[in-house]
Order: sequence, then C-alpha cells, then structure tokens
Amino acid sequence: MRAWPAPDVPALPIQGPEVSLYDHARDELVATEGGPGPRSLYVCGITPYDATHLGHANTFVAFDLLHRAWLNAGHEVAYVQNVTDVDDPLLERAEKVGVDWTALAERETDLYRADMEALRVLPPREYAGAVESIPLFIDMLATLDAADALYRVEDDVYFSVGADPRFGTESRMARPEMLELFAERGGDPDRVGKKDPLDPLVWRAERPGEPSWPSPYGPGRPGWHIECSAIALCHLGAGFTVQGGGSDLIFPHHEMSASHAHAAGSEFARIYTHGGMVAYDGHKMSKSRGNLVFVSALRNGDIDPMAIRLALLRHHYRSDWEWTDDQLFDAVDTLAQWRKAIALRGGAPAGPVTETVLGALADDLNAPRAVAVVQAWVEATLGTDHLAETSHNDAGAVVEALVDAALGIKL
Ligand code: 5CA
Ligand code: ZN
Repeated sequence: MRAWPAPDVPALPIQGPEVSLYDHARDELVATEGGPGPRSLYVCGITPYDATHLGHANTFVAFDLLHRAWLNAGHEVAYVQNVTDVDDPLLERAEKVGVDWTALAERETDLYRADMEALRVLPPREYAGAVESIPLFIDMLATLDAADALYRVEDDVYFSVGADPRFGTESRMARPEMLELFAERGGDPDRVGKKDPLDPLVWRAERPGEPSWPSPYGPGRPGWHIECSAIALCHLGAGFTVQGGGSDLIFPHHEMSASHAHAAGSEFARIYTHGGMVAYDGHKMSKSRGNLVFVSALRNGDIDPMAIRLALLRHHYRSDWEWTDDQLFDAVDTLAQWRKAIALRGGAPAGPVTETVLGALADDLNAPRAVAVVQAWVEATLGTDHLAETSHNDAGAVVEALVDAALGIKL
C-alpha cells in the first residue's frame, strides 16, 4: 500500500545522543541498541472506519519523535506500519452506513494519509494493509500449525497461548486482568471448546455476508493479532528494535502478537513501548464512544497543523491526558511567538539549545522538556538584552532547523 509523501528533514550541526526508551516488558528505561544495521520500528496503525482523531495523532507523532531521534543520532531507520483494513468494526460500520467496506477503508485511509502528511509525520518504509498481506498470515499459520500451536473450534482456528512459555511477559498482567481486557477488546473468553479462555482466534471461517479468502483451513479471514505479528516479522525480521502503539494495545494485542512469533520460533520485538491515552469529555477518545476530535476537522477549520502537533508535544508520550480547546489556542499563540523569534535570525546563542533539545528527546522522548528549552530560547531572544548582544549570529536559522528536524514542527 502506498504511504504518504515524506517531509524534508534538515541536517543538524551536531549528532544527537543514543536513544533510551521505556520498555514495558522490563519496566525500565533501556538503550535502543541493535548493532550496525538499521533501527527498526513497527507501529500498530489505524483500523480505517472513521477519521484520524487526536488520540491516533498523539500515538503516531510520539513514534515519529523516535524515528527522528534515531535519524539525528545517525541511524538508518526501517519503519513499518499496518492498516487493519478488514476487521469486525470496519465491517459493522460499513453495513450500518450502507457503504462497501473496501470503499470505506480506502476513503478513511486516504484521509489518514493526508492528516499524517499535514502533521509532518515521516512515512513508514512499508505501509502494509491486512488484505494485501493475507499470504503472509497463511504462511505463519502453517509454521504455527507445524509447531502444534493451533487447534480448531468448529470451523474456526485458534492459537493456544499454552504453546508459548513466555506468554504474559510483554504485558506483565495477572490472569484476572488479562481475562477482563481480553473480553473488552475483541476476545471471546466464553466460547465453548477452547483450551484456554485466553486463546485468540487466528482464522475466522467464512460467515454469510462477510468477506473471505481461501486458505488451507477453508475460506475465512485472519484474526487481528496474527496480522501484526506476520507483517512485522516479514518486513523487519525477528528481534526488531521497537514494537509501538497506544497503551490500549498492551493486552491482548501486543502480548498475542509476540506470543505468535515466539511459538513460531522467532524473537519478536526487543522493546515494547506504548503511548498514553488521550481523553475528551472525561473518557478515552474512541471511535466506539464517539467522543472524538478529528485532525481533519481542525484542519478544515483553518487550524495550523503545526499548532496541533505542538499541543500534542506538550504532553509526555507516556502520560494519559485530556484534550481541551484551550491547549490548542495556546499552541497557536506559542507558535506565533516562536516564528517571530526565528524571523529575527539573530538571538540568544543556539548551540546549547540544540544539544539540550536532542538530549531531551533521546531521553525517553521527552518532548515537553524539549519544548520548554525552545520556549526559553524564544523568550530570551525576544527580550531586548540578548538580541542586542548577539544579533549577528544565525541562531534563528539554527533553532528553525532544530525544531523542524527534532520536533517535526515547521516554523
Ligand atoms: N488497527 C489497530 C492496531 S493493529 C488499532 O488499534 N487501530 S485504531 O485505529 O484503534 O488505533 C490506531 C492507533 O492509535 C493504535 O496504535 C492505538 O493504540 C492508538 N490509539 C487509539 N485510540 C487512542 C487514544 N484515545 N489515545 C492515544 N492513542 C490511541
Ligand atoms: Zn497491531
């Protein structure tokens, strides 16, 4: 599937430090090391049945900071993202609004691409749709079958979590919590005939009126977790650097994706990192609840996408927070102030700003700290005392390039 056009990333005068990231599986900050090859990142993408909301944007902007921090540290980056372009919620929405499910998926994916481009998110190297990747899932199912990790319940095929001795090590959750989340997030713990209530469906036999594809298990469609597992392994290889997504995917999705890989004899990610949940009107922003603020709606209302990005970056990517319109208005004002300061071209010395901003981002993507450092430079520059002393330097150009390359904000 095509991704979206890449924004320019200016070269910086100094290289950034190596990046550390919080790993959920180990519950600590770890170095994102990985030898001389590229740093590799898989981020769970959208299910395209509705437009991109600010929660999605927050997650993709967070991992864009990682992408940029790696580039600024001198690494090549292999980035893969998926599109869940066949799934229950997509089929249900298409039926409800009376449109063809493929047309709905195409329309919403197009809108998402436009939103990502406007937010200056670097595109993935591989943007993989589930439908186009079905042969990968069938291959992986064959490997799991050979490892005795699959069984049937009527015509459906399930994965046995008992086939992975490391099951549970990504989420570190106790079983009662797993059972609760599994039921909430697409699982079917009560289905009769399963070996373990937590076993997830990996191939759903054709139901009347649902799309299906041929497979050795009969016509059907893939389960959700096998999709991300197979796409990540195929395009990034076993032991890729980071599995990313929002914290709503810690369990079951990332646990199951990792388990499928382990049972198939492959390492999965070295690090599991999750963005916090953005709320609105007191609840997690979610398509099912409908409490959404769409990126495209803000853009259509003539809001500068860079102000949206700045408003998101003022929160640490791991925190849960609530969106309010005031934060956006504040970001619009701040952006105007930043633009005024860089337009002076001179200003307070920029060298320490570059080093501190790159350092903050390399330290578990601390964007709020990076934004505060830029803000301090802007205030010092707009204050008459500093400007008078240093008006001949090129600090404005240096900060402009830094804010663009590191934070993805074009001033
Ligand atoms: N297609 C699956 C992943 S394979 C999916 O979760 N799709 S989604 O459209 O529901 O979400 C897309 C991405 O945005 C996921 O990484 C998800 O964790 C994240 N996300 C969803 N809602 C929010 C929210 N309210 N705040 C932050 N991130 C969110
Ligand atoms: Zn996923």
